[in-house]
Amino acid sequence: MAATRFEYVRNFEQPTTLLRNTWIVVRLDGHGFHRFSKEHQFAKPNDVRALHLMNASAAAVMREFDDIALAYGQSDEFSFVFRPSTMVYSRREAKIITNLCSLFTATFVMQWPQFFGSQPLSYAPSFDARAVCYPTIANLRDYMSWRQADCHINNLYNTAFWALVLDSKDPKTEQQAEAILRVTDSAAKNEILFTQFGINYNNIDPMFRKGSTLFWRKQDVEEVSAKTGQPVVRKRNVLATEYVDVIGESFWKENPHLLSRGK
Ligand code: DGT
Ligand code: MG
Ligand code: MG
Ligand code: MG
Ligand code: MG
Repeated sequence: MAATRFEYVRNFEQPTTLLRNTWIVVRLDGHGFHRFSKEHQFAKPNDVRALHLMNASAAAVMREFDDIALAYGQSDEFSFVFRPSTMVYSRREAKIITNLCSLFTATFVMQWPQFFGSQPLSYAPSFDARAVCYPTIANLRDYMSWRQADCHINNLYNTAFWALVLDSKDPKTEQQAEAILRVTDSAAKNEILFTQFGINYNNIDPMFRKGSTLFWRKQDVEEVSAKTGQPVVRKRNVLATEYVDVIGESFWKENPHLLSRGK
């Protein structure tokens, strides 16, 4: 296209590029999900449909952006980790976060009926996004630990809170439940759950306790050979979703490829 006298306005753009050779973490978080979860009658404290829909939306993002090593989700948030070697969108921040965020949101809306059936989406959800660069594996692992610790603390609190409020024998008001829990540490919350409600916190769904970790893994997959029509076993890259501890060493020891700086 021929240059016009208007084109100089392009020079006002201020591109931000994310520091090279660092892990890029993009975290999305549901906007006003306090209201969104209420309006759509999410189960308390955890709605399996909503969490599976979040995981499906994250899987769509991981299939589209192949430099993502892993993703971690809990509550209304998801974090995506790009390898240090990635040159996705020349590491331009705005391109990366807006494309990720809109693909995630669009998938969330498109797949809503698969998880919520005939219950309609009553208004359009949105997510915010930010990108943070972490230079070392230690920083990245601390980031993952931070999100999982947040998941644990909130989930233990919410599980105890809703047990007290939704107690059929002796329901507490939200204010009363808050007052009771204000003076408890983790052990005391576990104790309340166990003695008053017969809930062993360690036995509740690991997706609730640990959050969801999505990552690529080479796996033996049984297929039918196109040539011979016979069943064959092939190594394929499979997108795994696991509800595991990412704070300790074992997950990272079992999956060392996730921490390699290049692909
Ligand atoms: P924000 O992120 O500043 O726009 O505001 P919110 O309201 O999204 O707050 P945030 O992200 O700190 O907390 C997430 C909210 O979403 C919190 O009120 C609990 C709610 N939520 C997330 N997942 C579930 C769920 O599975 N069940 C229920 N009942 N609520 C959920
Ligand atoms: Mg918030
Ligand atoms: Mg939120
Ligand atoms: Mg949140
Ligand atoms: Mg264009």
